[in-house]
Amino acid sequence: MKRAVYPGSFDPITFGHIDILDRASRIFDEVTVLVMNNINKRYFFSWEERCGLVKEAIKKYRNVKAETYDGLLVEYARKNEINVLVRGLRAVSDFEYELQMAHMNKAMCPDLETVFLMTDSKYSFISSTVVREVAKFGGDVSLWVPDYVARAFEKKYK
Ligand code: COD
Repeated sequence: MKRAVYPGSFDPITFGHIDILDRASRIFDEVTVLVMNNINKRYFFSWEERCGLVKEAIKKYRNVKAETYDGLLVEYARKNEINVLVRGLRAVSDFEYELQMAHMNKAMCPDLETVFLMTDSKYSFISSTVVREVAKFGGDVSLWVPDYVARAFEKKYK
């Protein structure tokens, strides 16, 4: 069975993230969306909220599950015997950071392969950061995130 992990912050999950997980679910037998903490980011949604929204997003997939992990990604992969890591690439600007992470992870865990899926062009401009900014000023975010995410923003800003 070919298993993959798709890690990220998902603050919050967007249609861009969902596109990557949708395509990964058709390539691998099982995909785990791993909600993690990037120490360089301050989060708007709590860890529980981010994971709750990811769980909503994966409901329709029979081979996708969601988990949280606070620690090194390579540790999680090793413990769970997963040797493929999926990441999305939106533009050249993502590449440097992603390449660095892929090499670091590979150095720590040589069995772990990073696979990049190119974002569909219609999602390539979406980022959780700009979605949060639009939501903060009361803009409509429903073009970029599912309705349960839009409602989560409304609840936060009430
Ligand atoms: N379309 C397609 N893909 C997208 C889009 C979009 N519009 N937006 C984002 N993505 C992709 C990103 O390229 C990425 O592949 C994935 O979705 C998740 O993105 P984010 O921003 O939610 O997640 P990140 O980049 O903050 O996640 C970083 C990790 C949490 C994975 C990283 O910090 C980590 O591994 N932390 C654990 C500690 C660790 O092991 N550190 C060592 C790293 S070398």
